[in-house]
Amino acid sequence: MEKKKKIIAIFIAYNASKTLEKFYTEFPKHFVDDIILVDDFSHDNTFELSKKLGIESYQNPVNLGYGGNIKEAVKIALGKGAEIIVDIHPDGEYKPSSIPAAIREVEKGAGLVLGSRFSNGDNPGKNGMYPWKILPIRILNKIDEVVLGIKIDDLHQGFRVYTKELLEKSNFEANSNDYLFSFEIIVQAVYNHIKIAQVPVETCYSGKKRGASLKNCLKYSFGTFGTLFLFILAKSFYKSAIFRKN
Ligand SMILES: Nc1nc2c(ncn2[C@@H]2O[C@H](COP(=O)(O)OP(=O)(O)O)[C@@H](O)[C@H]2O)c(=O)[nH]1
Ligand SMILES: [Mg+2]
Repeated sequence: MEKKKKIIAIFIAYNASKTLEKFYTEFPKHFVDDIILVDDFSHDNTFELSKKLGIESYQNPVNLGYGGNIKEAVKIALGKGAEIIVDIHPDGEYKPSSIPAAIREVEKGAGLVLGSRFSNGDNPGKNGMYPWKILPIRILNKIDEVVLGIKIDDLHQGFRVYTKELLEKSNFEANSNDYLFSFEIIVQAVYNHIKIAQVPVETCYSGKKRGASLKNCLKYSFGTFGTLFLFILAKSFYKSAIFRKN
């Protein structure tokens, strides 16, 4: 009987004090073996609140950014023996109800699982996502599917399940410290022939800040073209750092 793989949920947090308590109280803790929160040097009391809630909490000495924060959280989780890492944001925009289905995909051999906001004809616009984001995301996604030779209908979303296998084969520490990390790790999975699966994910966008700002979205979008270009080079004659072995 195969030993049960250790599942750790990582909460990467930045100024999440308004959403953390409700998110953690409602979080289905029996879905995972352990939970850690890594505070990215928030301006508000996210770190203190996290400790008060009894979450195993860590804090970066400076603000590292989305990608930098994930790298820290992943390293801590791997250090605690995690073989499956559930990345779910404590801003509550992604519902944890998708975790069991995602874990099943890993048990079926996936090394990376992505949430999809568009499966079964679903549309995050009805869950409060800013309409100006939807068309660019779909266009980016089409271009990415063609260049990467994959069929995944929502590559640019925040709910992910990473596996030890993916992280050991991917030079993720060389990835960007900002949002681009979230695309680079997918391209590394494709490059390293890691099976990618997707599960429907429920979203809930509310309040003023609904995901990354316009400025960050533009910076991220252009960044993804750079990553695709490096992927094409890595497939032919030049391996940039993110495609080199660990
Ligand atoms: N904006 C931002 N988010 C960060 C940072 N470090 C960690 N995060 C966390 O990264 C996650 C995703 O960021 P968010 O801005 O919500 O982007 P989204 O993926 O478009 O929803 C959230 O849980 C943030 O708290 C940072 O420096 N800036
Ligand atoms: Mg968010």
